Order: sequence, then C-alpha cells, then structure tokens
Amino acid sequence: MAEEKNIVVPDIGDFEGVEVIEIMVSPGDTINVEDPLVSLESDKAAMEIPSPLAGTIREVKIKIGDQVSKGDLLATMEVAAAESAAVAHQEAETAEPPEETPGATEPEQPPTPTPAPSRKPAADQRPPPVTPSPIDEAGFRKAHASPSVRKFARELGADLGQITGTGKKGRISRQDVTAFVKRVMTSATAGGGLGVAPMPEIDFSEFGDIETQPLTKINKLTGQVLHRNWVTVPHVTQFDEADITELEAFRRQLNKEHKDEGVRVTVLAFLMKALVSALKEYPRFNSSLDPGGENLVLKKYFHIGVAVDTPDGLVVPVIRDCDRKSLIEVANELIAVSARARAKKLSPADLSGGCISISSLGGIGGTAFTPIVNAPEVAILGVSRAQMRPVYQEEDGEFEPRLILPLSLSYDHRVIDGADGARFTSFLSKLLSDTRRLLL
Ligand code: CAO
Repeated sequence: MAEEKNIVVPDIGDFEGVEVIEIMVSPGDTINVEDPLVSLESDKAAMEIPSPLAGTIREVKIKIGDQVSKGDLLATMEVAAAESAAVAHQEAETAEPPEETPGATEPEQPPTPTPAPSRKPAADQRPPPVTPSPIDEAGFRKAHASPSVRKFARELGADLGQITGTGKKGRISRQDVTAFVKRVMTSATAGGGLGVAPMPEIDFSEFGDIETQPLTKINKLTGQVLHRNWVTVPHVTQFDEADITELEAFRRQLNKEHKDEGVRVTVLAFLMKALVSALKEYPRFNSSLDPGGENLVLKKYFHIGVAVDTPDGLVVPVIRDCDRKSLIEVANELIAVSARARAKKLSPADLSGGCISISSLGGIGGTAFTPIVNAPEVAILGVSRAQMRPVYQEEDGEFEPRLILPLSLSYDHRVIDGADGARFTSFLSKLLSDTRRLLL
C-alpha cells in the first residue's frame, strides 16, 4: 500500500531563508533515495537537497525564488508502505526521531550519509574517449552536482549526465567537468571525434634518420575535406572496363587533324562528354543530399570537376556546362584549367559548383583504385591506364588485341543503389566503346 510522505528541508546548518534556485523534480517523477530534489543557494554556499525516500513525487510545494529554512515543506511523495517502514526503522536506529508537524503526515529527513561505492575509474583504466553530443536535459537534471558545478558545466556545454563523479556518493566536481571536457577535446582532435583510440605519438627518430617536411596549405585543406568525406559518406566502388580501341584511333586522328591549331584531345575529354550523357540518363548521379538529409537536390546543369595533380597537392577545378561545349572545347578548357591549377592561379569560382568529379590516373599508371567522393557530390569516376589486352570475340571465335580502359566509380550509397552503380558504369562503358553513340 502507498503512503503519502512530506519531504522537508533537512538540517542545513546555520542557514535561514535560503533561496531555491533549481527544482529537479516534477509531479509524477519516480525518484530514488539520494536523487537530487532541489538546489538552494545562499550568499555563502550552494547545496543540493537529496531525496530521503524512493517513491513518486505527488506535489512540489516550492517554486524557484522561494526562501526556505530547515523543516519547510518541499514536496509530498507517494512511497510504498514497506519502504517507508524500512526507512523509519533505519532512522530509529541511526538518528533522533523527527519532530512532528501538527496536521501533516510525518516529515522525512535525508538518510545519514553513507559512503557510496567509489565510481572513480581504476588508476590503470583510462576512461574511454567521448564524443561531443548535445546535453540530455533529463540526465543533466538528475546528475549529482552542486549548482555552481552545474553552471560551470552549462557554460562549457558539458552534459553532466555523461560525467562520472569522483566525489562522495558520485558527486560531480568542477575537476570532473574539466577532465570530461578535456577528454572530449582530445578525442575530437586525435581520434577524429569518432570515439576511436587516439593515434599514438611516436618519435620515429628512435628507429633511424628522419626529415620533417611541413604540409602545404593545399595538403592540409584537401586532407580535411578528404577525411570528412571518407568518414561521413558511405562509399561503394564499382569497377568496370571500356573497350576504347576505336575511341583511341579516333582521338589520334582528331589530334593529327587539329595539330596546327595546337589542339590536344586526351581520353579525359571523351570521358567528360560521356559522363554528361550518363548523368542525363541517371539523374540521381547529378544530385546532392541537402544538409538535413531529407531531400535530394537534382541539378539541371552539367559542371564536371577534374582532379589535378599539382606540385603543392591535389586540387579539383570545375569545367562548367560540359553539355553545351564541344569535345574540342572541353579538351582546350581542360588544358587551360590544369595549367592554371599548376600555376596556383585558380579562383574560388574555378573550384565550386561541380556535379560529379573525375580522377584520372591514366597518364601515370595503375589498374584500379577507390577514389573518395567529392561531397556534396554523390559520385566520382576514377580512371586508370588503358592497356592493350587479348579480348575474345564471340562473332569470329578469336582473340583480338583491344585497348581496355579501367573505370572505378565510387558513389554515396545513401543516394545510389548498387544496381544503379553497375548500370551507370555499363552505360559509360557502352558509350566509350562505340564512338558513334558518344557523338549522339
Ligand atoms: N590510359 C592511357 N593513356 C592515358 C590515359 C588513360 N586512361 N589518360 C591519359 N592518358 C595519356 C594521355 O592521352 C596523354 O597521352 P598523349 O600525350 O599521347 O596524348 C598522356 O597520358 C598524358 O595525359 P595527361 O595526364 O597530360 O592529360 P589528361 O587529360 O589525361 O589528364 C590531368 C589531365 C590534369 C587530369 C592530369 O594531368 C592529372 O593531373 N592527373 C592526376 C589526377 C590525380 O592526381 N588524381 C588522383 C586524385 S586522388 O583521388
């Protein structure tokens, strides 16, 4: 059977008329013994009043700003009769019986403090890295900490509910808050805020001669963007091949014909034109997720980013409106923009507005790789070096030497399904294998 109990202000020393600055409970809350009920603050000290009983709060009898003294009624609580009797029995053994208040049920005093099992982490156990997260108000309210520590935690945005107090009965001190914030900061910088173990600091000179070179500004910026994209975009890479034997013959012919005009068309220019057709066929590849992750923004323009290797690092200038430019115009612009990139003459406009990127390592070598999506784009096409290979021809039952171009398409799996990834590269492969289709 449940009984109603009055919870009153316990003996708080010589303090009279102390202000209520925080009320941590509301009617209907289920409370355990020692859960904080209210915070009081005088001009000399701040204190928290813990619950002497476990039960359900029926009514809160004070409000913020009230002045209270020992014996004033704070709240009424519904407690199980057995619990009430047990506490009464314990109190009879350990303390003076509480004074009776006429006309009220028996007031409850906080139990005699007993040392709680230490929640301090063992000396050899490092607390796990923590990830910054918004404050959980319910957990914050229930945490055992003084008002000044609460204020301090609020100022730093630290969630008391996540902090293990090292004080008596797990009380959270100012030092606990500081240690928590320090741990969050260390995890965020050394472990990337991912809750992973920080990278160990190693003095490599212990193992042999070393030389330390500073990273360039481009290295640092690119590194940050690549890291963000690597950890936030769920990547899948689809590998495929295209037979570019005829395309290559056509390319050489074209370059011969336009030699006097200084035109140089590389495989990349064909790839850019082929990408435009593939984007038109599969519009989800020409989209971006909005920051809230609720909508897909589909683009009606065709701007293609091209990764350019420069002495200072990787940059990705964008060639605009590739759908409206001829193959030769795209080829010329590619030469111009990569020259500007290597001369550090790119403007912010050159680097923005891309729909999809191409990373071509074909001029260097390799058979396949897994490029990182240049978010907020949702796909990137990696191109490796074309190789002459014997390919079985079903029509005449013979092997023929064919020039095969390896393609590696990485995409954001939140936006693109595996089946569409494979369809996209098959479509590209067909286009590149048949130059007539490419020109359509
Ligand atoms: N297979 C075979 N040959 C290829 C090829 C391929 N896939 N791609 C290019 N080539 C050839 C070109 O046709 C050219 O040959 P020719 O002199 O006979 O015309 C030669 O290799 C050199 O090409 P290039 O690299 O100068 O020109 P490009 O248009 O292919 O590439 C650019 C331009 C700016 C993309 C390139 O110079 C570059 O910087 N690539 C590196 C990109 C990079 O670092 N990516 C990694 C980023 S991390 O994801």
